[in-house]
Amino acid sequence: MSSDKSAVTGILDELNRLVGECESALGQASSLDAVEAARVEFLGRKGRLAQAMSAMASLPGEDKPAVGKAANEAKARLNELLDEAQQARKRAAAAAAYADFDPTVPGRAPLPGSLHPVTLAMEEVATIFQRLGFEVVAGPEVENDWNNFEALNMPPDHPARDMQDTLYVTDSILLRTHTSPLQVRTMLAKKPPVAIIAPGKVYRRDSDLTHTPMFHQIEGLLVDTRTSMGDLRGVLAHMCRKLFGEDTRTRFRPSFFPFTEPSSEVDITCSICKGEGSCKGSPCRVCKGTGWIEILGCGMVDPNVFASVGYDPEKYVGWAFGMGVERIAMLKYGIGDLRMFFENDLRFLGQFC
Ligand code: 2NM
Repeated sequence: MSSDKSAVTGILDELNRLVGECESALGQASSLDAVEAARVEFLGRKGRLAQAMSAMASLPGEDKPAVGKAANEAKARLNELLDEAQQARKRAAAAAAYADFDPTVPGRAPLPGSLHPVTLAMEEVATIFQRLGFEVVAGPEVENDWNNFEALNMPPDHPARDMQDTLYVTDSILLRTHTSPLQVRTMLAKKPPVAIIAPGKVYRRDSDLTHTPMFHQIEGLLVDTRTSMGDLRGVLAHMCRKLFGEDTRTRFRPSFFPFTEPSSEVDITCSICKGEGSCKGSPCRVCKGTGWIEILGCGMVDPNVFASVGYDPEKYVGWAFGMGVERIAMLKYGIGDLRMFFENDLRFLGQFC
């Protein structure tokens, strides 16, 4: 077959037309989708360029290089046009997204956080004892039966276990019912003298208006070769004066705990009626007219506890005490309802700082 100039010119003209038409199609294309449609129309597998190139097949071999070169140039130009159009549409979309953005509008400031009233009360009590030389200890909330009960003079069938029913992980692993396991751990780890304060979360199977399944405790322990219930009284009276005011008086009433002997409960003069038992002629509602409010339990550590942790009960004496922190916080801040602590209302929580 000899060279057919008109066939060659026809293909070259079509290639030029193609580029021109693509250019005007892109001028009309207002969206990214429209640019993509043009790419399919001109560069697609069955598109305009592919068709023009299929006409090349029937040309004589001598004409193919020149036409092929022109086709490649047309393809490169089409790609260039389409890419440019795509970039321009993307830039326009980004600019439109920022058109409504006013960088001068002030931002919304994050609320400053505050400590939970229970945390505040716990820290205040801990600080009072730190100033007396007590060390703060912490430990796991998931404990073993021995640390939580057995070492504390509560063998498996002891009735006090019923009152501290809790969640068991296995037969012998449980959520601690008090922070006393921290005292046990400390006594196992070091020799007297010991003076520690143990704050933390504790768990009991209890849920009503005045009890939650999780609450906070602070317990304290002092062990030495010489100390007495008189020291215990002095230290707790000091704590109550620091916590509730210098005019606060304390009284001890006999009580029972498995891990102390003798044991005592401690009352403070009511901070609402100042121990009078009545406010403006009617009985005080906080202390129910008694003038006294119970705030903690305490006692001399039972020699059985010392024996189980390897302290010589003939050589060492000690005392311990424990209190519920929610109750302390309610009295200190005048909070009437235990449930407020757990509702996470920021208007309430932000009042104590
Ligand atoms: C209380 C009341 C009385 C107490 C005893 C001990 C230990 F480990 F030393 F035996 N820790 N805490 C104790 C004593 C706790 O809470 C009302």
